[in-house]
Amino acid sequence: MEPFAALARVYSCAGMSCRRGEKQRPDPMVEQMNILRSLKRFGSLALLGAVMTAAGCGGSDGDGSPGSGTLSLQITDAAVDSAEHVYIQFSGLEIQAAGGMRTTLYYCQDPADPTKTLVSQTPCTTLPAPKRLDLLMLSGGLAEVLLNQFTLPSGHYAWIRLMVDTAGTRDSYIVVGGVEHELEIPSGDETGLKLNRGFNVPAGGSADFTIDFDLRKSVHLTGTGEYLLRPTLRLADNAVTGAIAGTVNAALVPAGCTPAVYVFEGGGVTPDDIDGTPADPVTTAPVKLDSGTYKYKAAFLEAGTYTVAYTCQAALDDPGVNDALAFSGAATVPVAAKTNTVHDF
Ligand SMILES: [Ca+2]
Ligand SMILES: [Ca+2]
Repeated sequence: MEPFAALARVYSCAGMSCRRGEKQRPDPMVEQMNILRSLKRFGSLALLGAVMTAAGCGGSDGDGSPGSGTLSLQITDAAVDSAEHVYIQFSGLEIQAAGGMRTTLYYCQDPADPTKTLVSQTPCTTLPAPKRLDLLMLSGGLAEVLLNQFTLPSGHYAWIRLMVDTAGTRDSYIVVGGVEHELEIPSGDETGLKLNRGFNVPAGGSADFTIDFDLRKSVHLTGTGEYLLRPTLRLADNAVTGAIAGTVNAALVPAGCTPAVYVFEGGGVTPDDIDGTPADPVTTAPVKLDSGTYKYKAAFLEAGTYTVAYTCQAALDDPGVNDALAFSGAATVPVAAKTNTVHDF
């Protein structure tokens, strides 16, 4: 699994200053387009950012808040079956405090070392350095750092928005059968990808979350052959997450099967497809052949009780349509924090 080996380096370097050695730097024309697009995109946000900075909103003191803590974010995904690559290009983040303060962060080139990326609270004065990630490389418990121990005023936060580049060519795109297709976000790229779950940054402490970007739920192919990104993002608190993992009997994986394990919140759930109506899985895990054994891992699940079920028909599940998928082996499985629960099919 060579791509995974490359990703492993992410964990050993210093967060936001990491250099993704396996990525090629874009050519100058692409860079130019990125700059123009970012200027256009962030024109209004830049003003907002400047106002908030002037008001001391981005700082850890001087605004009457009791203190500060840090926020760390990483991103993982549940795989989509038909694609070889799903590239999403992130240009920054917005973090909305419940009290009304908003922090806008931009990925920019480090002026001291253009091969490095830093997180800026103002629009980039150097070239933008968006993070383009192949989310298909991030399944089975792997994740990539989006934000590493970033200091924020402590308190309650209402939402996070991931700013995604889709306006350009080959910024966010999907590769299916060797053919590249642009990914579009139907609601407009100004909206980005919003995580509406609230969270706390404790005073003097840290908040550490994983964003599960479920591609099986998120990538829609329209009748006109356009690929749309309607992301279903899940925010999991790493302090209380565990995983369910196990093997699948080869007899359950006949020719033509697209095997996956669907994971539902709660015990005794009757398994159902992804269609936006209950029950919908909280996440799905692909089943992969590893040294002659079929294995799966559903990671970053918050402690609690889940129902797992196996299907051979994952490729048939259109997230916008009610599909009659056949499931087998539905079982209730408890998940404890920092624990890997084994469940075999
Ligand atoms: Ca459903
Ligand atoms: Ca469906």
